[in-house]
Amino acid sequence: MGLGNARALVFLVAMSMFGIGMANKNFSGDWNYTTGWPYGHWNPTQSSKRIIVGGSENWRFGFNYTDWAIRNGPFFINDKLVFKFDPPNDTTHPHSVYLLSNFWSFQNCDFRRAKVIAQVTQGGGEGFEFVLKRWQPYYFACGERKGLHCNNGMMKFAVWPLFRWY
Ligand SMILES: *[C@@H]1O[C@H](CO)[C@@H](O)[C@H](O)[C@H]1NC(C)=O
Ligand SMILES: *[C@@H]1O[C@H](CO)[C@@H](O)[C@H](O)[C@H]1NC(C)=O
Ligand SMILES: *[C@@H]1O[C@H](CO)[C@@H](O)[C@H](O)[C@H]1NC(C)=O
Ligand SMILES: *[C@@H]1O[C@H](CO)[C@@H](O)[C@H](O)[C@H]1NC(C)=O
Ligand SMILES: [Cu+2]
Repeated sequence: MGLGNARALVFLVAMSMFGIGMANKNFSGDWNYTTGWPYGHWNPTQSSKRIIVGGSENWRFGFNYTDWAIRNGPFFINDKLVFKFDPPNDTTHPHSVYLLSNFWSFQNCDFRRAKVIAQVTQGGGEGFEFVLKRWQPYYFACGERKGLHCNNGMMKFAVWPLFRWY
């Protein structure tokens, strides 16, 4: 395996980890073996998108959001992620949305330094909107039941939004 291919592989692994999947996406290009990066162009829609996290599944226990992020990526800067979850009552369980501070806490569902971005009541109606403003990794997770929703419930995913290329 040449250096170019090795780099390509590392790049793809990193992409899939952050849900920047290229499956079914309109990427026409190839690797530039000088730089070790892909060249070519995306076919971007001009405006940012409003994306419902989980699609019709919304934000719930037991749905694989890592898988969802890989299939629905890539995400771009200024895209809006929408978390929809019913406010808790006798029959529906509470959910919330936290941002974990780094990859380690994401792997371990460690909420000690996490920041709550949506309380249990904020996912109703049109849902809670979060804009991916910056070029950085975002680690989302549900913080309910001391990490149980994050761990067993798979309610977590990572996103690293891309710049739009024209
Ligand atoms: C992909 O991009 C090419 C060139 O920009 C365009 O002709 C084609 O219709 C696009 N396909 C899809 C599925 O968007
Ligand atoms: C690959 O990248 C180098 C350095 O940026 C550039 O000079 C070259 O034109 C690129 N090759 C292709 C095929 O895009
Ligand atoms: C969730 O999906 C990811 C990516 O497809 C996969 O690697 C992982 O094993 C899945 N998790 C579970 C618990 O099935
Ligand atoms: C609890 O909330 C769900 C979803 O909003 C609703 O369908 C259900 O009727 C509610 N149950 C009670 C007892 O209020
Ligand atoms: Cu939850």
